Amino acid sequence: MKTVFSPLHAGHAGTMELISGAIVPGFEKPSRAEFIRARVESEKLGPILPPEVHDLAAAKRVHRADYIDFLPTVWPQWQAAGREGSAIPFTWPTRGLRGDVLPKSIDAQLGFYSFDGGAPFVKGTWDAIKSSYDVALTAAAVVKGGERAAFALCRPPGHHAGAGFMGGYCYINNAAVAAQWFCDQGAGRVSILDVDYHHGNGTQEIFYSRNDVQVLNLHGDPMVEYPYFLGHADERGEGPGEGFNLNYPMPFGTDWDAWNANLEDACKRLADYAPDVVVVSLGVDTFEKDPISQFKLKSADYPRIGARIAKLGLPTLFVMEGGYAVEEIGVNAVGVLTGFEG
Ligand code: OKP
Ligand code: ZN
Repeated sequence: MKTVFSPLHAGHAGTMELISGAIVPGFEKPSRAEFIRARVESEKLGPILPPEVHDLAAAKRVHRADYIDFLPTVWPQWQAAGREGSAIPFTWPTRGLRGDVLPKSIDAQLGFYSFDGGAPFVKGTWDAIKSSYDVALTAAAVVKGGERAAFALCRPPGHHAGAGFMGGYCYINNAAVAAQWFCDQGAGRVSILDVDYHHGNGTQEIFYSRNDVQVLNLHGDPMVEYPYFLGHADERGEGPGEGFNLNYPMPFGTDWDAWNANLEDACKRLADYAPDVVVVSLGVDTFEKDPISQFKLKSADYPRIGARIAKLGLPTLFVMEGGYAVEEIGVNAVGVLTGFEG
């Protein structure tokens, strides 16, 4: 399987995040992608290709144009305001406030275009976001070109980013961009299977009223886990999309047997839908040693995930999302891919 990777991810570095009342170095750090790239090489998964550079038209098919145009302005605006450190919002237009007027202040704009403070900007962040998007589209073209599968080694991840907002380490929703690109290339039906520990709220929002993109999400129950405000089992799509969004929330402590039972159900629903192509939002933060997550999957389980996805017999694009146990992230992520190849 070919991997698409860009070294430009590495400029998105030195971020800080607020977690449990403490400001700490960001968990979403460059070594994540480097451990995965190293494991792709040592396992001889296949060639590693650089991305083709794309314009932003494909991003604007799933995101608001004003949101996409805002992203490259963040760091220049931050600098023009005389700031250093990480650009992070601290106020949001929630219930009772005006969400229809975009103020001029960079602090207000960051809040307007986000749902939390978990998507910081530093100097190299925009170039990393853009490279991650290019990686996803380039890998999608590999699959469209006839290969059984491809691996988009995206960093930063994307599945929390909605049509008009960033959050949770995510800026452009790479999996959603790729799914829409397949539609625009003639696919009649696309399935997105999101196996990241966290609910892919952005992906759900983007496709919620559509029946040409099925979205299946396995994740920590939002009653107790981030992103908290979406991802319940009763969210099944709306209008023409009714029945085409499926959520599998699971409790803290979920192990392979319970998780796999839900994967099995999701794969059956996916097979019934019979898409032309599958996009996997590949997070490995379901791992027992993940520092911010609460599931109990072991390294030996990841190849089983890949094998089950392979059994679908469909063209498959793997798009990297989360996973924060950096020492094992390469073994676990590439384990899914080698398990897929059999
Ligand atoms: C991204 B992905 C708030 C931080 C809360 C965010 C977790 C994002 C996970 N300052 N934690 O789904 O792996
Ligand atoms: Zn996650």
